[in-house]
Amino acid sequence: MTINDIKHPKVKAWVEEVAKMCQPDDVYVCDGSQTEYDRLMKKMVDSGLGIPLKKRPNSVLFRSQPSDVARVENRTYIASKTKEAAGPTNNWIDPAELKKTMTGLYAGCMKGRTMYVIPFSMGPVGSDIAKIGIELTDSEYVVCNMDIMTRVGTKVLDVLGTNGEYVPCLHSVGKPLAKGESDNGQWPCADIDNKYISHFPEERTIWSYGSGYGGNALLGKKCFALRIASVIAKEEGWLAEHMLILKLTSPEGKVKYVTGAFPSACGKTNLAMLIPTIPGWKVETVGDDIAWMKFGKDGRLYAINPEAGFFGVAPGTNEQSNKSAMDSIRKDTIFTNCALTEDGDIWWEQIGYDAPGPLVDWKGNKWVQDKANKAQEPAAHPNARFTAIAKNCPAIAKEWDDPAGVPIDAILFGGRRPSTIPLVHQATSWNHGVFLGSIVGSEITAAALDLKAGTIRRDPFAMLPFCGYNMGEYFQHWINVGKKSTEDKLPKIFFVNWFRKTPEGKFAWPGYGDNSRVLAWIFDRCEGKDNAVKTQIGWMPKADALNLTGLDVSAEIMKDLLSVDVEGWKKEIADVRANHYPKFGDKLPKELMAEMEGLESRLNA
Ligand code: SAT
Ligand code: MN
Repeated sequence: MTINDIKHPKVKAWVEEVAKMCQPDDVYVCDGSQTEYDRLMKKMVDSGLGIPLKKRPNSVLFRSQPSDVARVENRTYIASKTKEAAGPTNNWIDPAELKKTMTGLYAGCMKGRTMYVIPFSMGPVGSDIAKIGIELTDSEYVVCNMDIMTRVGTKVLDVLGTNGEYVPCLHSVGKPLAKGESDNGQWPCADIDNKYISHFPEERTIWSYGSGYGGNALLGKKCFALRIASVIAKEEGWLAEHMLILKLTSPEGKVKYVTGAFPSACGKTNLAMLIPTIPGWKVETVGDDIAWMKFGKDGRLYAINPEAGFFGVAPGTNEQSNKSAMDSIRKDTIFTNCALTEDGDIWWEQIGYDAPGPLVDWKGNKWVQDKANKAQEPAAHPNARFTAIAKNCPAIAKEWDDPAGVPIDAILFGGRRPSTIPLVHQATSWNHGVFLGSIVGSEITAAALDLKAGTIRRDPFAMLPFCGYNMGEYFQHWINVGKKSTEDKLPKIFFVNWFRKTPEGKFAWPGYGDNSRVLAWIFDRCEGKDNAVKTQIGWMPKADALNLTGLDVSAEIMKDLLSVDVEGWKKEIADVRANHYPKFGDKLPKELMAEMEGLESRLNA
């Protein structure tokens, strides 16, 4: 399709304006068809950027530049009119200044390339909860990934009509080509000092420059569905959250829907696709990363998964940790920064079997596994990814793309906490649950981001890098959402921790499929079963209320996992009081201070 197929005058004018600035060789409007996907994929394969995988039908491997392998949080900006509106947790630049800088970078940046216009819907096309975006990009890799991760094409333009609302998303890899020049099979991107992932919340606009990777470039995901959507959600009274959505079915065939927020590296995708170890229970996937929740007429919160695919971390994914993910990536998958086998398959660390021979690593070099060498560089980048079609997941719930969404019974918060936080406890009220969300933290596993390994990085609601406005106001928004309904209709809120360690430093809880034991207890809480005792920190499982049949964990460790660590919690509160809450100044809701003080006095009693 061409620019003349756009019937929305504002969109057309914007596309023309951007084309004038970025000066692509041509402009192409995506229709979202399979033919289009195949053609662009072939173009990338022919140019040497993509490597087709003999072992996986319709699947291609890409290798990025070593400087372009993940989201760049220190180059991500919330450019609201005031610094205060961005809050203490976001990078801020004055929007006029940032636009000036970026306009300079965008000038002529698409020379030698095609500019693609991607009309996409976050959520089922035409759903009341869904929203439309239009991404302009000079990357075929982005087009193909967006094709999997969102709903793309003509049908979106039809819904948009001549004056529908949309979020303009501008993206360039920032690597113009001179006449006759080509990428030569190299991943195009700008150097690190010239990458900008920018959000203009008042205008609901996204400008991204210089990176071709994941959340920096697939603008429907974190940029739109979390940062911009969180701003819209606050204005409109709903929630845009970094949460998985799962469907839990009991042996009696009863169903509950659960969302869960966990910082990265806590196994969100694995939980969303879990295979229970307790008989008769079933988990199905509605979403693995993002949930948009709105109130229905009945006063309950309904969630949709705004995405249409999974952008999952590859290393560590295997038949044990996530069989459904392994089944989802047998075909039609884009792999990025995984290692390549001689017979045309992918391989990564902890895939569940040894490298079947010499590999080509994610940097394109020959790699031979040396198990004796503990310091061997990994063959796949630790943030290597698969982009898989949601419909190819055998665990996908039949209602995963129901435009009405699914009614949420429980919300989970969790993090990687070696001590203090028990396996599971339940908040005694919505506000108590908001308090728990606000103090979510995770242990830093590798020294990163100037933080010491072993320290706890607070990541409220797992939204630290994704909240598009002042985090203190975001907490208040959560409190306000609770006032829109009643406790009996609001989801119950739980805090879980799969990552407790024994004094010997081993994981105390097996996790993965055995997390179903905790889910079953949560299910019964939602059914109103008498299976809990009230403690200083909230509701916890009654003795024998957790199904432990067939579990290989000692009684002593179980007791540790399910008791209140009074001294640990006192330290936790001291840390929140001294180091966490003061960041939010007078934006910290008084309700959260009250929850913290209430907990403190119960622990001291
Ligand atoms: O790169 S993404 O933002 O899409 C995934 C992640 O980093 O969580
Ligand atoms: Mn995520």
